Amino acid sequence: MATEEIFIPDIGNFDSVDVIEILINIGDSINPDDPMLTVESDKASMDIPAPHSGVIKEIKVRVGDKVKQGSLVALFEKNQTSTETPKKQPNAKKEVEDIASKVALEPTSLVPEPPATIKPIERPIPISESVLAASGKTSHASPSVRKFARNLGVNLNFVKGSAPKNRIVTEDIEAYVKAELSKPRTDDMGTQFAPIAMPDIDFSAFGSIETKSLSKIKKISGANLHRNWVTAPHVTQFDDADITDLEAFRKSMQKEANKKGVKLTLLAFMMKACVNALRAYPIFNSSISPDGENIIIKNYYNVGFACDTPDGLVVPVVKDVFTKDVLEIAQDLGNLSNKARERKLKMDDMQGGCFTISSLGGIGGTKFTPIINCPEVAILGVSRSSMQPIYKKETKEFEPRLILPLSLSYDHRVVDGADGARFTTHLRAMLSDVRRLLL
Ligand code: CAO
Repeated sequence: MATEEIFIPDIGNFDSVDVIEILINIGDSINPDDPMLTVESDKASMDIPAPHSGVIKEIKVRVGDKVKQGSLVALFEKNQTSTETPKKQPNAKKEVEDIASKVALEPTSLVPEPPATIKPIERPIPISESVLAASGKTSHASPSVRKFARNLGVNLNFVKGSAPKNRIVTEDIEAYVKAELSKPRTDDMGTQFAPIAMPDIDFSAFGSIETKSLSKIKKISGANLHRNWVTAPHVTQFDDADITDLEAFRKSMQKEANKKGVKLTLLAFMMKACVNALRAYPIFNSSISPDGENIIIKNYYNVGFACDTPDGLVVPVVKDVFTKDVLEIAQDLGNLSNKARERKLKMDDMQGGCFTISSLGGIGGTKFTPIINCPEVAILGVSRSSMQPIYKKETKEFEPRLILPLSLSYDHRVVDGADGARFTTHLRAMLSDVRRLLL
């Protein structure tokens, strides 16, 4: 083994430059071009690469030293077995000039990475706890990579290097930023409003308790409801529809429907009215593309309905509602509800929905705010109808009318408030005039 000396190569028109980082340790095996030091002039900074492969025996410089061409950097033991052709010593002078001409370095850009506890000021990237736990290490990266990281506000202490000796390259920073941006954006709420962990309370300390496992449906729908709730900014528009005439018509049709074995419920008429409104306001029959760049408008009309089953909530979908009459819709509703309660729904029965109706009218309540079944952009909540005294301008008298409360929740990223009010106004007009509804 021969011990050799490594010197600072030609670094151009600089009398001396400062050593700002030492990237090697005694005992390190190095390869040609592995960066050993970072030096800084008043114009730029650059890495000093290793000329050969070998093992570092002694380091002859320290951070803060001034060095120039010919200064001794280190002693190393050159690999005797190595058959490599020594790499051409890079033209350090040219590299410094290139960097200086390309990068207008501000004085602050030469400041080493902030310690892990200091957050980057520019566009901070949310940092997970697991990443924080890995902080405190020294990161190895070239000046241009450091500059790239600083421009993005990335703290290199959190980036894993993929190059030899865990050196960080541009691709690592890009991958880090991509990964961080794809995480749920709860940090964006500001630390003071970020969700905190649910306390683990021993309820038995306050009285007798019973623990039951959540049904599979509840676990799945719970995760979906939570995602939809935090993803789509919900607005709920309320309105009332006068369904006195519609209800009289429904009852008059019931006998005929019964003959066909169909229960003609209000929900079938609601579906018809909703599709009419979806056609008038196509933005409600859309989905936002996953990248948030486009709106996908659908030219088909499949309407889902929330169905209460002993195992939890499911949403079967009535297909092609536009092409069906109310009896056909009622028939589909009956079949799908039965399948849901008998746990016989297939995937296809629950796919392809454009819009959802959640009807609690058979149970009770005056109004509620349904959660959108994303990626749909709106859902209609229907509550229990009741007789109410409604003032009639024509007769200047109050008349008893059957009033149906409607609650339309929509995704405010896609639907404006004015359109929300237009949609429910259209719906109430449809429901109040059965002739228009069935045209
Ligand atoms: N106002 C007053 N009465 C109503 C009504 C309304 N808005 N809607 C239905 N009713 C009546 C019906 O006329 C029926 O009365 P009769 O038995 O005297 O004919 C009774 O309530 C029961 O109706 P139904 O439940 O059989 O039929 P439906 O079409 O109204 O509802 C379905 C079907 C599947 C939607 C319903 O059974 C259901 O599961 N609802 C719960 C949905 C739910 O859980 N939503 C919450 C989801 S969270 O957002």
